[in-house]
Amino acid sequence: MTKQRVLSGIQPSGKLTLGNYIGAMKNFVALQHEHDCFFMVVDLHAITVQQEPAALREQSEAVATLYVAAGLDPAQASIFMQSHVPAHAELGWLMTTMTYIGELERMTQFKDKSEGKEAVGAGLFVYPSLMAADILLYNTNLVPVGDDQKQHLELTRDLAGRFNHRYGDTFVIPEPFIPKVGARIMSLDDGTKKMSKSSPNAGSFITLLDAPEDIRKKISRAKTDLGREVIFDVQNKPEVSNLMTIFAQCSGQTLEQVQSAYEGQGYGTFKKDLAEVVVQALEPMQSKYADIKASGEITRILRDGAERASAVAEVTLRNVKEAMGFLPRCL
Ligand code: AQP
Repeated sequence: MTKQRVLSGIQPSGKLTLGNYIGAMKNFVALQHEHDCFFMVVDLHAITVQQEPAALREQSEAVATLYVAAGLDPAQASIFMQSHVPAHAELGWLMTTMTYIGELERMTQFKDKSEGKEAVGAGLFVYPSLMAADILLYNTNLVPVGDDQKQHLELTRDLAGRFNHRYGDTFVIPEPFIPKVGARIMSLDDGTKKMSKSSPNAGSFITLLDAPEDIRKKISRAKTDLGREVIFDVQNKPEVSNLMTIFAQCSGQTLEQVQSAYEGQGYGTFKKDLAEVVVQALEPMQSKYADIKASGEITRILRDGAERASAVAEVTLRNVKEAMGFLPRCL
């Protein structure tokens, strides 16, 4: 099998959640040995919503450290900060000029994030064009993401096709890589809403660094549906179905196995066991996180990653600018 180029990223807009792990990071780790992988911390995306500088620094380092703690090997995959490779911002602008306002207005994430807000930054509106640039810079074939990013991926594909049609074949058209189970982990307080790291209610998500007692508390308080049977039925039992998905993903069991194990038992036993399954799944990641943090090696990992990423990104950017008719810079 020929190696495919894989790229994805996570915003340091809060503490990473189980949703980020199950929907995206788990696949990053699974893909790294077979493919040529680039994983970024997308700090330029995080500032589409106002961030406190000290928190942004801390969260950025935490996301990069969690990549490694979750099992990414910096010798296999290039791990880097988006802002350390200036080609992202530059191609981001070029792709913004290729994007129609109507396309951006249709993005459901923009509608969700801007809903009810008086002042909405223009960056939040044009962020899908920057995301397209991130992906297209690396001639990416596969983009492992959760279900919520599917629409942005479709826009990326449209923009790449439009560019190739207008200026000649330049970009590879990427494909989304979305997990069959766990592509959309729901909030613990509302089974119809996505679990999000920036939710104002900390009880609605489990972070990858939550202490065991907090995980137990959050799961015991998680909303459950009417009735008492542990049955996977997204339409009628969205809350329990979500908890079952988390159980399956953290234990390595199928949904059928989880359902039959809890046949005839109530929510109480199931939730108690779920808390232990999550605590155990996160324990190795948390202890590795502490080791990496203490070693200080993340600075070197990010520097090496940015060098490898820049080498690829700069070639693409040069080709794009030439195709669009920019005068080359003569030194
Ligand atoms: N609840 C989720 N279930 C499955 N996958 C998810 N992802 C996010 N939430 C879930 C996936 O995680 C990756 C990184 O997401 P992101 O940080 O770039 O932005 P996001 O999708 O907007 O994630 P959040 O946690 O909801 O962040 P905020 O609150 O800042 O907006 C993506 O692949 C995403 O699909």
